[in-house]
Amino acid sequence: MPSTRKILATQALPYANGVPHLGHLVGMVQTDIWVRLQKMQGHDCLFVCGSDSHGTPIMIQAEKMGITPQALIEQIQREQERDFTDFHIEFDCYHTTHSAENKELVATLFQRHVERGNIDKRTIKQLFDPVKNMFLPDRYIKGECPNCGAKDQYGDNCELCGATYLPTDLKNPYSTLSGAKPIEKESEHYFFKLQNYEKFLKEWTRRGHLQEQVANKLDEWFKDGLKEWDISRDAPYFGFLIPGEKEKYFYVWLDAPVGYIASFKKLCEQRKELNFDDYWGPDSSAELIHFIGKDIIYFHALFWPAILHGANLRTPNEIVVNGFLTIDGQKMSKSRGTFIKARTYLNHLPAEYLRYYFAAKLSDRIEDLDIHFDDFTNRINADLVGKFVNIASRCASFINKHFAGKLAAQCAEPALYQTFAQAGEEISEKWEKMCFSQAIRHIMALADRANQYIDEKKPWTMIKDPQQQAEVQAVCSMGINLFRVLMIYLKPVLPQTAKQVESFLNIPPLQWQDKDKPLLDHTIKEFQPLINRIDPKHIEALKMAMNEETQVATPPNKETKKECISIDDFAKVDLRVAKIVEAEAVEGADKLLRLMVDVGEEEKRQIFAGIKSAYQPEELVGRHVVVVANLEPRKMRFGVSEGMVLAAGNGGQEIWVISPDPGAEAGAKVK
Ligand code: B3M
Ligand code: ZN
Repeated sequence: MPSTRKILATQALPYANGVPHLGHLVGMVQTDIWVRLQKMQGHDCLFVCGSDSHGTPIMIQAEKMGITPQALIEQIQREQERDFTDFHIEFDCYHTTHSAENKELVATLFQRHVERGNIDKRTIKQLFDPVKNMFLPDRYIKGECPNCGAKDQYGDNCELCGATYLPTDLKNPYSTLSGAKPIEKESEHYFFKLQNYEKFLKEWTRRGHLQEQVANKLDEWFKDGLKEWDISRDAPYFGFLIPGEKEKYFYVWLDAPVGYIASFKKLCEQRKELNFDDYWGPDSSAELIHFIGKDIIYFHALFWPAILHGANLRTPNEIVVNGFLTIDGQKMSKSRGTFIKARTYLNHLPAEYLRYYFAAKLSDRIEDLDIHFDDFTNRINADLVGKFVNIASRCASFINKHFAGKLAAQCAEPALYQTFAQAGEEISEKWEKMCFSQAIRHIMALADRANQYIDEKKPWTMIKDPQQQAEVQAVCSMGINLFRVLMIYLKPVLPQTAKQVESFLNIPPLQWQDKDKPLLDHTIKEFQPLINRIDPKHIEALKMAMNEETQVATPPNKETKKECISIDDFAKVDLRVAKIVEAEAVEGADKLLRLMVDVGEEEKRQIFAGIKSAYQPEELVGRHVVVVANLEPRKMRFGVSEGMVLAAGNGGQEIWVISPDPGAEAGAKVK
């Protein structure tokens, strides 16, 4: 057994302006599997995380909801903890960046950098919203691309032509918060001189702390030269005030990674045996490993090591980067109907299915991970149910029924058992190196081998022969033992199932080294079904819920810019009077009605409208309404929606379908 490692693992802190979605779960599950493996192998591994609770988006979101930022971040933190726990993510500490520990740490680190001459202070010009009375972060400024003229482009780059520029270069800029034209205003800011660490970082990023792809990406940034980093923000802002200032705050990205340390500090309070410096001091021998998403490499692989090193703290051993999540090949997005909240998933399917699916697809490369629902169903049904659980369910009934639950006293096939036990080395190595999909493939190949063994021995035939009873016990005990080894290998992925199996096998919690010794002459309990097949109905229900959430519930945004559109823009919308000829509720959808509408010229269209809360289907039949007739057809789970019925209101019972005066005929154009 290799000596015990001392490890601190972190996962990127989810931002507290919204509830967890499946995109958050990719990294969470990856980290959790890795940490559970270490713990099972007897290593001293801690997992800390927390809520990233500062910044403009949180301030704006709270304002929209009419609550304080504190109330918002507390609410979100609770939901994060609840959702992640239900996905069996096991933190040693889940804290928040809006904490006393973090405040103190940020101030200390900042002070150390001030003393080392790494902080610069000077006046800069920035865009300011004269209506909201605040400086505007780039993402709240839109305008026309200075390069191609495309409208509604963000302040830093154009989605159409790809040009990058400064927000001050935008033509006809406007604040997305108030619609007002921003003015330029001066303000004094604090800068961290990242360039002071160029030499250190160039070396550090090539010392094996990063995946090859990441190191290569950093080279591009080095080529452009490292720049000063603006670490301050003006009031109004939700964050920590900079010591000595009354209206200036630390930028959220300065205090966010410090949140890792704060979370650990909180843990030290709870577990007195932990020593802070053992983990964060400059001479720490503990391993520090950060798991992050690919969009935040810059902050973690450049700023963060520089901030730590310059403040006389240790730097990370490893930064593991994962890709984004896509759903059925599409980017996860509300407007595309491909957005899945963690809670919505849990309302329909067990957490472990997703953990297994992610494990089966994750690699050590920074690739996007796609949830394809047919593939998902197939993986769970074929692998977990058809291969893995099948081994136990085939063998357990014989042991329970004919041998009073007693496993044979000897291992029937020591060589086969050895093959399974020895595979643990390679599988462990694959988990350890983040090659999760390879680990799963190896485990499933072993599951095939175990099933093949049972197929060859045919205990169901032997049991009929009184001479062969002992052989049945031997074979089925062997099957159970092979299953147990596979359960050990899968335990980091399926902790819940592992608990049930431990209870069924009547054993203490499985550890990795338990693989080496089979269970002999041991009484097991009655077998209970472990993992159920996915019924396609559950997937349908999940998809329906996704569709409903994304299209009906998006509240009108009061603060979008009151911008004018040209008469030509308006003419593009084919608005027509239509007559509702059929209306019915959609089974399983709380908010939708399926309508058939006559749009004139003998054409009928099917439209799904989110108006069920305000109308009985019968009262709509025969009614004339106004529809957008040239809206791109939208494929939904229950069919294609070929238009949109115009309605006003806030949702619930307050929805009013827009109707023309009596006499209007279907097909009449609205102009
Ligand atoms: N909250 C970004 C994100 O949610 C950010 C990560 C912070 S890690 C210190 O993607
Ligand atoms: Zn452009």
